Amino acid sequence: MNKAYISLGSNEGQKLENLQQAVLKVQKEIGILTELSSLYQTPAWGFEGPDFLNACIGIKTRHAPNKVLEKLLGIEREMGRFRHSQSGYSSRNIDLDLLFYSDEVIENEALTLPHPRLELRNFILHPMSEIARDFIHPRLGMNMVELSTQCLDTSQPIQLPLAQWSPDLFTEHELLVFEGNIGVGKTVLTQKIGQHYHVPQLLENFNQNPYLEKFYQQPEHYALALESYFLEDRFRQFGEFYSVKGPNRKAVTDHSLYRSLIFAKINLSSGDFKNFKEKFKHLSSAFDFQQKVILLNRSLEVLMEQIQNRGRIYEQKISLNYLKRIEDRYVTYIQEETSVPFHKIDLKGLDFVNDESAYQIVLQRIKAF
Ligand code: PH2
Ligand code: MG
Ligand code: MG
Repeated sequence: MNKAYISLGSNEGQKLENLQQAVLKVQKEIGILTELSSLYQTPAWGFEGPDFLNACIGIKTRHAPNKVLEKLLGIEREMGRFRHSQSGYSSRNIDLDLLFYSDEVIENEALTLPHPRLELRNFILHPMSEIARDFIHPRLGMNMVELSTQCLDTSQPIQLPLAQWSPDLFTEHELLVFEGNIGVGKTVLTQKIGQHYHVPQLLENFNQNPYLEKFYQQPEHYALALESYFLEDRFRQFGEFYSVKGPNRKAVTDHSLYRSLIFAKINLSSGDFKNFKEKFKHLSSAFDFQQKVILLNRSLEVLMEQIQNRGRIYEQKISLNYLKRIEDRYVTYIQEETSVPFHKIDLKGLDFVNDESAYQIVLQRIKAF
């Protein structure tokens, strides 16, 4: 995978919506979003026109640089970019420029890399200093902060709060589901999104489950009681929510109903699991709702740390091996045993609790599925 940085600009129409749509399309067509700058309000540089809304993003992509460029131009066209015939700069609803592609220096008819004259423009250097301060311009040998310091552009981009990105997550699906291993951050993210978007949260009642602590002490002995309790509790909770559901009911949850099957398969004997599965099938037949399932992923070592840090005493018995079996079970379940799409987000490097930019990246990735 290669790292590319892209600049986005709009000074016509619904500027923010234009940038949002472009970020979505870049993710769908080119690569995975890894950095997202704030939005900047900037005066038109090099011509007379309305102020721009600008931003920069970083992506990881498998596509070659000329392919990335071609796709960016394709997105501009799909978005109805109207190229005014006069020469020189003019107003546009969307402009997507490839700034850097790893540290490649390319000069041919179709493509110049790094993007020429970016070192003259605060509307690029300010957002780039925010998301990639140490990245070195491969031709000029200076990093983004150094370029910014020596730039003679006197314009003053106005940095807007990152929260202004916040894409609308609840347009197509009624239920946003977070799944993943123990300690990955499902509940924290569910609570954050529930509060932020003012949608109800369906949270796992792990505290009320009378068997959880006992299970960690004597797994074989309490597995069936534990899994059965979770199964019924989950179906009861989802059932209550959906029985009172109005026309526009939305929710976010830190578990899916499938979680029961995934954990039961690991913890139950094969005989018990067979019965369990029957019961699951029977209960699920009553359910039908639109959901978007997001599988959160972090390394097992980080999960162990997060489990230690959250300090639930009974969880301290959880072994790396148990987490590994859960991770493997998810993989097999998703590949072989369900047709429900599980969209994976690797949270490596994305501290959505303490870093607003990471949180916004997670939101953008969810939106793109
Ligand atoms: N893009 C240009 C020319 N001038 N000025 C601002 N503020 N923002 C831009 O994105 C921009 C510009 C050419 O692409
Ligand atoms: Mg441009
Ligand atoms: Mg352009």
